[in-house]
Amino acid sequence: MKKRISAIIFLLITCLSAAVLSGCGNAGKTADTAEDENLIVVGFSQVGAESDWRNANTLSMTEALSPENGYRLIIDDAQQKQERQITAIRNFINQGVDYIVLAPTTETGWDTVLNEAKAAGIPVIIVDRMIETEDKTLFKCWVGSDFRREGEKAVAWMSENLTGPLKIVHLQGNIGSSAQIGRTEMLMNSLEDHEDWSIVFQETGDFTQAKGQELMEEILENNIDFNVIYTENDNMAFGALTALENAGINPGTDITIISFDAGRRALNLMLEGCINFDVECNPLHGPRVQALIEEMEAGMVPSKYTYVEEETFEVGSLTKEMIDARGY
Ligand code: GZL
Repeated sequence: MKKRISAIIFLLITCLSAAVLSGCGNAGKTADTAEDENLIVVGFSQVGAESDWRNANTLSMTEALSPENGYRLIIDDAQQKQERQITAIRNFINQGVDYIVLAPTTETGWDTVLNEAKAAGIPVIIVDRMIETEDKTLFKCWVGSDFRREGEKAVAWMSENLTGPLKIVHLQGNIGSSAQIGRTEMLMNSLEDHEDWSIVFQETGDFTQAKGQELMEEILENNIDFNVIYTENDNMAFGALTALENAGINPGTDITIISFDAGRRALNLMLEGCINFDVECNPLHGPRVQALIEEMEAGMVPSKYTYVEEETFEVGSLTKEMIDARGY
């Protein structure tokens, strides 16, 4: 009998514990599902992690589209390959996300996959660079920079501050990206107005520090004669600076350096006199994308195109306080 009673008691305790755990478990599961159900799920196809700019952009998106703010953000790093972005977008469609955010590697080649997102009824926001399409209904809105304006600022400074002849090394970003197209176009156009300006070297450094250093080492090894570097982002500038210093050349004095992005690392180098002019390209798009989503959630139609305000920085007028006050 005792055995029987203890067996019954054991059985009761086991059932009770199982009920509590599964209840907790269920409660936990229900809570997760409930919380999850209330979150706006955003699939973000990011170019990669090739530069300080890109990392600042990803951080900004992560901080804005956070669970505390009511979002579940799914980020895919495409490692600068468009085909990986197309796969990521298809995955987001299959997952039934509420919004797709695309930071496009290049401008062309998006119609097919964005038509699939449109057919699935998923709004698409384009961020940073632009896409080229005849069908503007393939995306709800775009927020980013005016890259031609950025290039215009750079060549205006060159025209006002440098006396010719200028023998220009041109380190380009990813070919076909809006940032490269705009910054390159303005430099090439400026040659028509300055007969004593010439491009002595032009190649893509893929916006990376490693490739920037590799190209500058190649230029030095081939004894190419130059006095200006026009580099389409800071990370390629960092690579070029390393190569110059390794060759005993003083960047910023022996060679004039014009860059883009104006991140904190570059501005500190400007304080040291190593970079002469830097055009801001603001990566802090997280709050801007969040605002666009909230407009759509409220049933409003967001502005189709939102350009961000950007400034320039010049050696000699930059202060530590200005750098400390910046967001990236
Ligand atoms: C510009 C952005 C560019 C940056 C680079 O908006 O697309 O890509 O200038 C980054 O630093 O890699």
